[in-house]
Amino acid sequence: MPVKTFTARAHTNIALIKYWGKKNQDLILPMNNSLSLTLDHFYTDTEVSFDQTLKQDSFYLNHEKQDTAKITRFMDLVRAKAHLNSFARINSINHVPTMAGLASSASAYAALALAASKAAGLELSRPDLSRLARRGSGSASRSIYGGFVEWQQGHDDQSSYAIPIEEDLNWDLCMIVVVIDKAKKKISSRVGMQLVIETSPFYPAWIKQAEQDLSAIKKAIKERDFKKMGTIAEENAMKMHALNMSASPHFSYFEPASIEAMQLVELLRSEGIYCYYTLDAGPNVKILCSDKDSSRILTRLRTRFAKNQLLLAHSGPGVRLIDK
Ligand code: 2P0
Repeated sequence: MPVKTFTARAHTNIALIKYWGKKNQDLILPMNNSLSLTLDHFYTDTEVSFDQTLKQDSFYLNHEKQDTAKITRFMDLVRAKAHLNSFARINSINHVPTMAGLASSASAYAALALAASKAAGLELSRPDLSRLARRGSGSASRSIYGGFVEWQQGHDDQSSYAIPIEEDLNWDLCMIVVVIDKAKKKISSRVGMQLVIETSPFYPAWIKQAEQDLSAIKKAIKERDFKKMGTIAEENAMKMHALNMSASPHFSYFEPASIEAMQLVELLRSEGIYCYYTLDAGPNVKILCSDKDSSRILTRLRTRFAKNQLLLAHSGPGVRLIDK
């Protein structure tokens, strides 16, 4: 059989309503629905070809050979679907500024789901790609689509997948990423979210609140109410981080500079420049703002952060095949 190579590009996404906890760790079914914005500037290109001569999968990331244990478990799902027993050559390049620390499993598994399924001869629908990407990393289910995306938690493999809320935004939104630290996280999201479920007394309240935040933000998006959308996103992120601080042992992803960036955003708001922050499982601060305000906000951020710590992104597209 001739070896066919497919290359896919997927962009990372930032959740405005966070996914933080699984009800099924094997299938990666989340405890609550989440909602994200796919970004244009940060993406992964992944090339896959199955080759009968290989004795195991081979995986290179940014031209460096990687351990294949986790990737092989994912590729086994693709092989099972396609009734294929050969191994694959996988080459991935992360197009993220090297110091951003944003290299994300979301873009990685979304790109791999499309490239690997095509190389295996499968023609998966976007819901099927979302289900497959989810098995690699929960947030990857959302990177199948561009713009605003909701991951519907579901209750089994079939019912847990993302849907587009608005793919082509006709809205002058942008996101400024303040890069605080690119060091490897102290606690992985996988471990952090599980610890919170097992030990935070506030977890049941989070589930209830996340549901309310989700319906409120969808309404704000529909009505193009930027202040409401930003406020809900910022508060939802802080509730997620409060769970971490209420776990046992408690932990936090904040660094002193993260708090400085958050305070600067609050100061800007008090001056009438509307912008809102969100943080994920790391210290980087992502600031949601309107395009027309971005240069003023960047000027103020430059009083405290170096130019190369500040990255500007807009809404980006969903996963697709590209020509190499
Ligand atoms: C999110 N994060 O909704 C949340 C908010 C980080 C903070 O999804 O265990 O890498 O592979 O499903 O997808 C990061 O978690 O975790 C994440 P797994 P994933 O974006």
